[in-house]
Amino acid sequence: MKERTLAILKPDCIQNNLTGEVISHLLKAGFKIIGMKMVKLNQQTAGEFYAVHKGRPFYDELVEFMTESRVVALALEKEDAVTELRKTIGATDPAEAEEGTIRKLYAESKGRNIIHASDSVSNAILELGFFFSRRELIENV
Ligand code: FUP
Repeated sequence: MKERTLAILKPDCIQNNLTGEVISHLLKAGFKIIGMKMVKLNQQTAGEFYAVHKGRPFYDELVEFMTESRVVALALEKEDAVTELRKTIGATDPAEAEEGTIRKLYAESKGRNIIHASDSVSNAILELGFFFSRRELIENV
């Protein structure tokens, strides 16, 4: 079934001028971009987005990193988009990611790993709503 999911090109992706390459990788993997937005997260918005990780040892560093510079939020559509995007980006730690995945190709560490992808269909719905209004996505269909 056609599904939607959210990707975020993280600050390291933008800082290292990899935005074009990563978007191209996603398009070649068959994802259709139905929403795209460049935003600067702050302590509050990044903290809210990663609220599930609050209390984890890496939380403060994660919020700090995500507020370093702008990010690009992408609403993506494909058959089984959630699972497919997780496969396309690879494991959280690039050292453990499969060959050919975005994180294996471009990421430098577990903390600075280029791209975020929703990890379930229900989180995809919540995370898409965090960055995009319904009208922004529906009118793009
Ligand atoms: P992922 O879904 O692959 O992005 O990974 P998680 O949801 O487990 O973690 C979210 C982000 O927290 C990761 F992208 C990077 C950061 N993180 C760390 O810095 N250290 C860890 O041990 C785990 C996650």
